[in-house]
Amino acid sequence: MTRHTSFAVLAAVAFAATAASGCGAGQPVAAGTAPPGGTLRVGLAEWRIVTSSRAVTAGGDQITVTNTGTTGHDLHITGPGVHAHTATLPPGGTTTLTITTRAATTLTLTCELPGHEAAGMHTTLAVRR
Ligand SMILES: [Cu+2]
Repeated sequence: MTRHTSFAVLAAVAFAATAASGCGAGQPVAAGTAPPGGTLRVGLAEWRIVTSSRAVTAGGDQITVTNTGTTGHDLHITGPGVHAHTATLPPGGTTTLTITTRAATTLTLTCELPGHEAAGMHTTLAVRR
């Protein structure tokens, strides 16, 4: 079980690194911000939420959520004008959320299964213009 958990965490980190290096070529200003109308990837694992960017661009954003962990997780995204959530995803499960964000706000991402947020499954995303 420890071996599986370690793999899941490594997979989540590799997933984030790949995603971060895969976009914004030649655009250092855009590094770390998902492009307008782009897709943000979110990995759920024990006990963290990993995002492919640290910020999203205001407007319509598509969020691809994947459970890279070894137990069920969900994702709730809240912020000004935003309240979206997935069902509980099984290990390996994936789904897509579409949200409409406002510039200069902050989104909060949490897993709301009992004890998961307290264990570390929470993060924030900035919304830029
Ligand atoms: Cu969880």
